[in-house]
Amino acid sequence: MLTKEIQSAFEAFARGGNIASVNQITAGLINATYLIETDKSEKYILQKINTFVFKNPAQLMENIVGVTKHLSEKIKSAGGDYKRETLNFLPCQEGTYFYRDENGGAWRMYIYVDNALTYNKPKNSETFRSAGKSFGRFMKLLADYPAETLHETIEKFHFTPSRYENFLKAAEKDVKGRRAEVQKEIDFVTEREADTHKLTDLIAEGVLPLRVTHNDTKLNNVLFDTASDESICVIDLDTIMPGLSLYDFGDSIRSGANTGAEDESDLSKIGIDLELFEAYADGYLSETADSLTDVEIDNLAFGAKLMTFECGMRFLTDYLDGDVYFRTTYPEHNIVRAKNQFRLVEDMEAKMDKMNGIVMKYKEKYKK
Ligand code: GN1
Ligand code: MG
Repeated sequence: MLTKEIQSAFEAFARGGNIASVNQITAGLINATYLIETDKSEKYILQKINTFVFKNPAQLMENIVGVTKHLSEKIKSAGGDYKRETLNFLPCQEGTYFYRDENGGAWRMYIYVDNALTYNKPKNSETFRSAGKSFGRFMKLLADYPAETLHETIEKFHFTPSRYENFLKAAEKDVKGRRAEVQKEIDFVTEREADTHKLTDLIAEGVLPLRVTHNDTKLNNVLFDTASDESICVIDLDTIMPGLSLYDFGDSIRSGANTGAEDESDLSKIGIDLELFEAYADGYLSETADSLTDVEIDNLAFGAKLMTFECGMRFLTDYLDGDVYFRTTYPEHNIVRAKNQFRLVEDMEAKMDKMNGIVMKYKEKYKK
């Protein structure tokens, strides 16, 4: 499926070599991602940036290039392999890190990390513990990154009260006439309005610190080494912005500790897997317990519930808006995802004491 636009975007970044094969990778819900192999057996990831979601590709790439250079330096000085442990983006012929095609599309390219794979579901507890370590380490490596230089690539990305406002507006407008059919889900959200501002209130009160965070810590946004099965590299760097540790912890749990897939429609298969939750909490806190405050650690389990709730609310909003944001493959896809996330929220609510107990166990183990 080599198209003219892929060919011209590739040529803007190419360092010799011609395209021998193109394969689309469809795991992400936002950008269009292609694995390119050249006739010289070099492999690249070429991505068409979704400019409906990321309005300013220049600022987006400035963030990403700044962060990956910072990570590379840290990895090198720790004796690591920066070609496997972080992404390496290529400048295009115009000297910037993205290319504008003749139709206004924005593209970027980075060197493919070979002998690595992603998981949509953890293979086992070890997989997930390892992901927890990687995301914890990622935040630590960026602790001294100048946060004030980062652009806000998506305005108020995890500012849940704004997400709630957007949801109310979408229900009010009801552009596709879908509101009546999702009244139960709408009620589910409005009943939990108080949750939406719990963490942002703590930020405003100066109780929770902003850090440089990833903000999209889905399990499939980390690469695992094929041979060792250890997580090696955090990817999908579009939403690195000042945020809460709780967002990063929470979104990993939302995506990786669900007993079913994010778009599983059989809700009897959906719930929080406490064994996986424990493995991730162990991995994450083994790296971060000393740098996190007590209030952060004490809210980790709530963070998992909030990120799941927020994501469900975003899927529901997109369904009401007519599926303009997330990639969908059938008309009900977003509402199936929303119901799935809300079922997971309910199960977390029922198991919140257990989740908090698990966090405390690893707080005691790792916090000096
Ligand atoms: C999107 O791009 P991807 O698939 O890693 C989304 C996340 C959602 C996730 C839900 C920029 O992540 O916020 O949690 O889908 N990314 C953006 O699967 O909106
Ligand atoms: Mg992704």
